[in-house]
Amino acid sequence: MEISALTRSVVKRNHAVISPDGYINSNVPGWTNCTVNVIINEQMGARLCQTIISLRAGGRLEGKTLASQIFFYVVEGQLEVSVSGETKTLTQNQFLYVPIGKEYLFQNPTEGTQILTFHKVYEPLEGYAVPGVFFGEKDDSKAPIYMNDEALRIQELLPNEPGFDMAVNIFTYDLGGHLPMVETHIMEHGLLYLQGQAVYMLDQEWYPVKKGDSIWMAPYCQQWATTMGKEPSVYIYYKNVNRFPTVV
Ligand code: UGY
Ligand code: MN
Repeated sequence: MEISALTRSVVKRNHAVISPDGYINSNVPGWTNCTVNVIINEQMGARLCQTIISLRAGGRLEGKTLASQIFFYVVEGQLEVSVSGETKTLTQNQFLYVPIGKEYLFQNPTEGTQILTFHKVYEPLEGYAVPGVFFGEKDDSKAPIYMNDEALRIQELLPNEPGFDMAVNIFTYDLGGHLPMVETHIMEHGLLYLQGQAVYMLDQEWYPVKKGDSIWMAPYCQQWATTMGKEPSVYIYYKNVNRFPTVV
């Protein structure tokens, strides 16, 4: 019998590990026939929001982006989306980036469709246009080797252009793969494990993690990870990019 008083989730000043066992649902206006779990947001001290949405038959996500852009990724299942006069079916591992000021409607999901979202307040950059709507998908053939290590591959899902102030990448660690160093950096991360198991080090604390777990890393949270188990570990992660690093 599992003991309900135990969890792998932790929430600390500059990082959090959120496993699904502690989820409590939120109601979000316009998002109906679904459960929404707000994994990361500003209440934690974060400057991004990450949610995980599970849709029932008849589920709908209807809204308009305001100051924040939203990145939607289909973790499981499929559904239809309409944005900017275009309607498409999105299936597992496909995504839609919705810039600020756009209406969107997701509907007709298969039962159990799961969507991951990343939200960030958009910071305009003089001389560069606000990005447009952007569709794409996970594609391992577009994931080059990371830092000369054959066991590590990263696919950048959004164009690496100055108009974008957020990146979303998919990081695959083959068996034996681990980060080549402890990263210490100003950029913030939110992430969701899509596959496998790993050990993550966050500010000198060690966490076993697996598919379905999320992590928040605040700026300067030290980070290192290695895959664990018998299959590659894969996560999708958010990173703020391309803006002046200080107000000073
Ligand atoms: O892009 C990154 O900073 C990435 N290598 N960090 C991470 O996976 N924790
Ligand atoms: Mn990093």
